Amino acid sequence: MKYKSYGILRLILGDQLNSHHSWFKSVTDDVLYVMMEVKTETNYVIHHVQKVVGIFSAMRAFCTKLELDGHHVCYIKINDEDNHQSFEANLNALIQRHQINVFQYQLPDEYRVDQMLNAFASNLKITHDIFDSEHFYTTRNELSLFFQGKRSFQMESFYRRMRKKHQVFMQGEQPFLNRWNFDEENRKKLPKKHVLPDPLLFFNNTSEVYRDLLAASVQTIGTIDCEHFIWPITREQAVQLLTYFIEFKLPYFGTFQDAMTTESWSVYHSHLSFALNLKMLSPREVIQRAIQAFNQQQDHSIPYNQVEGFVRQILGWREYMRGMYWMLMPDFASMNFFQHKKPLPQWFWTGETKMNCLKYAIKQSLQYAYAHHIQRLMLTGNFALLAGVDPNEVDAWYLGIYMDAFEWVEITNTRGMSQYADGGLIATKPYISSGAYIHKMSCYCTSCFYDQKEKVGDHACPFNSLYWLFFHQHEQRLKLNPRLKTMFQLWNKMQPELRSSLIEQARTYLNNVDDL
Ligand code: FAD
Ligand code: DLZ
Ligand code: SF4
Repeated sequence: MKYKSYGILRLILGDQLNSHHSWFKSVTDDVLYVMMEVKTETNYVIHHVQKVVGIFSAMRAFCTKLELDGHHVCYIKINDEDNHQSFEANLNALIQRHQINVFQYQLPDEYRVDQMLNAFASNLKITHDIFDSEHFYTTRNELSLFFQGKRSFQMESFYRRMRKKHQVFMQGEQPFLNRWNFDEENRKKLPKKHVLPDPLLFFNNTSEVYRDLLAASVQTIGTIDCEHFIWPITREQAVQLLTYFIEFKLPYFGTFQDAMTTESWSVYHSHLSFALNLKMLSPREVIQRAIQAFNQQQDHSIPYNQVEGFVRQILGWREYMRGMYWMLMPDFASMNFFQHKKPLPQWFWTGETKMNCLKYAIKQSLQYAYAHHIQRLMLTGNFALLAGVDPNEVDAWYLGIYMDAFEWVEITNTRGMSQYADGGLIATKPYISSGAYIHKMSCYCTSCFYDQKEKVGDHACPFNSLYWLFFHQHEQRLKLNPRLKTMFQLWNKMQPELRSSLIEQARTYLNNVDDL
């Protein structure tokens, strides 16, 4: 068979579905785009089935759009016969087959893929070019330049710099209304009988993708309703989700950002992370739409603190995590400050635990491939840290289970913010809590087998004794942290008998962690 020759081969990765990229401004007959579903990507960790189906469906829809626009695209499906199942092998075959002269790719967001493509391209006999993905506000090394020579890398200072640089909610050098932070007004528990908005769900038929995945024997976790697939798989759907969020959820976003409930898996969260991380939406347009809604409102229904809280997540945390990733990789991926080595409890894969909060968060994650931030941080992450789980196992779980999980934003949140495995480069203190915090922010405790108020005994909430064991075990490592001073004082003032019984209770729980 005679194949058409192309001058240029351009690789589009599964999380590079940015239809506004300058690559697509004009149609060129000499350019062949390639998108591929490969086992090196599906198998580097066990993913949630919805994550793989979602990425593949979005990739296929993006390919269709490019073709309709007149671009030439070679799309390799997971079970195509001539799929060599790795980027390099497929690229080599295409370069040969189409007599390519130039190979081009956009900067990948993941260190592993960046290294691989760098090595691949450098070894080619043809020339190669690298393009920016034209998605983020910052370049890869902008954060490391900003923090150069500094010893602490706090998100807040970086966020303020972003606000000034991009003139987001600014009046010259001063923040709008003279305040940078509304954390005190935000983060409230949901009042009783509060009526939450339904999440906007899409009912995409992804049966064909799912069938291909099964045929290719890709191992996955979680469940799927492939005929009513709820996540956005096109830019149009992503924009619809954004519009829905702004109208129905943004007015309460900040206030209930940390609230947890059995009534809703999405609360006032946007679930835009999947669309954002695949680049179907740009962070700029998301922020612009939120600010526009605030500026154009007639009825004051969207208070400023809600919008600032949302902008902070995207302009602040998201860009910060990306910058920290590129500043700290590859060493970051093996940091283990507490030398934690325990395996992940078995019930992380099933949700079958008597702890109601974790049961709910894990079952929800298996059902929707989603948990909101505070569930990730203060339920599953909190427990894993208190239980001394190896950060490698924690990372693999988070990287697999969530729709939005890509290493640059997963590992920084998990190993850094949640597990404090970097010794405090990202978080200023470990995010741990006893049952009291979970009780304060949720309704999980009322129907739990365990009693949130009890510290010892068969029904004592495991978070309580594990919390104090953590202080006991890590006193040497953490006692100089000013943010933990009060807790160490409390621990050291406790009656010795109570301390011993808490330690014993926690150790019994840890020895039987799979039965909790
Ligand atoms: P919303 O609450 O609606 O927030 C709006 C947007 O802000 C999000 O879509 C996201 O783009 C951004 N954002 C909010 N918090 C963060 C944050 N801490 N870091 C970066 N961006 C943020 N986010 C991911 O995108 N991928 C991950 O793999 C991921 N892993 C996480 C693991 C742990 C242990 C923790 C604690 C957090 C993790 N996060 C991750 C951050 C955050 O939990 C998710 O971005 C958020 O839950 C996504 O849901 P949403 O779109 O409804 O967010
Ligand atoms: C996450 C993922 C998966 C599961 N599969 C693919 C794939 O088959 N093809 C592809 O191009 N991308 C996939 N991805 C996303 C990549 O892992 C992601 O593009 C890199 O990690 C760079 O961030
Ligand atoms: Fe979770 Fe403890 Fe509350 Fe049960 S009592 S839901 S284990 S915090």
